[in-house]
Amino acid sequence: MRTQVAIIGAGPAGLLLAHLLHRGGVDAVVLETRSQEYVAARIRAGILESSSVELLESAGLGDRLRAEGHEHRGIYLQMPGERHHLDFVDLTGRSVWVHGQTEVQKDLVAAGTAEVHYEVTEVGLHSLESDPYVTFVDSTGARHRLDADVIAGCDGSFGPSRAAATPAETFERVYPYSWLGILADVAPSTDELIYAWHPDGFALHSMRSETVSRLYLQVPNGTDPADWSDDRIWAELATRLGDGENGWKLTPGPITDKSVLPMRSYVQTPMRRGRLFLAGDAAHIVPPTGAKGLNLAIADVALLSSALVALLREGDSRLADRYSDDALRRVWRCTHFSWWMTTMLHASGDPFDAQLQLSQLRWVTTSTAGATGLAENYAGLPLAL
Ligand code: FAS
Ligand code: PHB
Repeated sequence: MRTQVAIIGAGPAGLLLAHLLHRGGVDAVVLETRSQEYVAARIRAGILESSSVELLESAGLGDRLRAEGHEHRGIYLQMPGERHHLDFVDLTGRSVWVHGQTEVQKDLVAAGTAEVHYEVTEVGLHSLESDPYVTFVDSTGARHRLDADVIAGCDGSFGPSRAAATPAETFERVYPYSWLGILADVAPSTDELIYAWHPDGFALHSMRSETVSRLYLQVPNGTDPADWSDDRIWAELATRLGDGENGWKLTPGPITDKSVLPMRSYVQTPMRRGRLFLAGDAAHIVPPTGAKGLNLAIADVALLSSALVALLREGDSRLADRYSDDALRRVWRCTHFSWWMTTMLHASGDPFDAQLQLSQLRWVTTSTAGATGLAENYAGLPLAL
């Protein structure tokens, strides 16, 4: 087998890269270890930044987003007894959209622009400095060699590309808490997301539609979701989100999914080795408090697709040679913002920390300068910094 770009991974980074390369006249083949059904059903991110929405629309992927997604002007930041709205549109002229990662995946699959081999195993990357190729076993057990001009590692934090792109410098921060996330068949109790600081721990009220809510609780690392009954989850959410305060009520409902997500920051530099380029979670992980994971994957792929079209259609390697440095400016900006949101909002049990966090939250919710800083990072970053 031969193609121009061999893409490892059919998550949003891999499928969007294949789609953009197709529109740029570059052939690609995608190799995915899971089934199409498994990938489609994975519950992940929920928020698209303006620049992500603009990129998806420019690539012909915006119709369902505009029709079924929900535009939000901002978010609420909450401390016990007080809830403040930050209006991103007033502050920066930019909004965000609720259109879950599962929906973005559906749009990418429906576009039909990617040749994807699902349920492959034993993926190996070879000869990365020149004439690269990938070996793999397909779902029937047949062995293959896929020769390519370039390999794109879009295989997330557990795929082979991250290790293949070494030697590299890696940066990691593991946080002393995780998120217990639930999906519930109940209308959201809020019009926009609520990020709540509480002495018992952080809580987030998000959503997927008018009838499906997505909520999270800070829990200790190693928490087993089975230890949290539905009643216990709703009671803890009610406490932390201020149920009954200022006339606001949290409406519980049937929980349809429960999972625990550990929190960590990870960056691997450079995001390239020879003819292997990394994009998305293969190169970096951010804690979800800043709603950046999916948006960073989209930003990487926007840069990488332009670089590979120039390289493979015009023989111009300038963008490809700058890709890692260009991508990492936004990666570090989003890594800092995600760390800042995480350390501002999560209870550490240390009284000094709590006073610092509350002071920072009061500044962000009362100072235009403070609010604008958060709004610009949450909603207003351009695709390329
Ligand atoms: P992905 O991990 O989505 O895709 C990588 C693909 O590569 C997967 O389909 C995998 O099966 C495949 N793969 C792995 N090894 C392979 C191999 N050897 N061969 C072939 N294929 C291989 N972000 C938010 O903003 N908000 C959230 O609430 C949020 N929740 C998350 C919950 C979880 C459990 C996780 C893991 C992440 C969450 N994220 C969240 C971050 C998430 O949205 C990622 O940023 C996003 O999926 C990145 O997309 P990709 O880079 O495509 O990686
Ligand atoms: C989500 O809806 O899953 C979500 C929203 C915002 C975040 C994290 C997760 O910061």
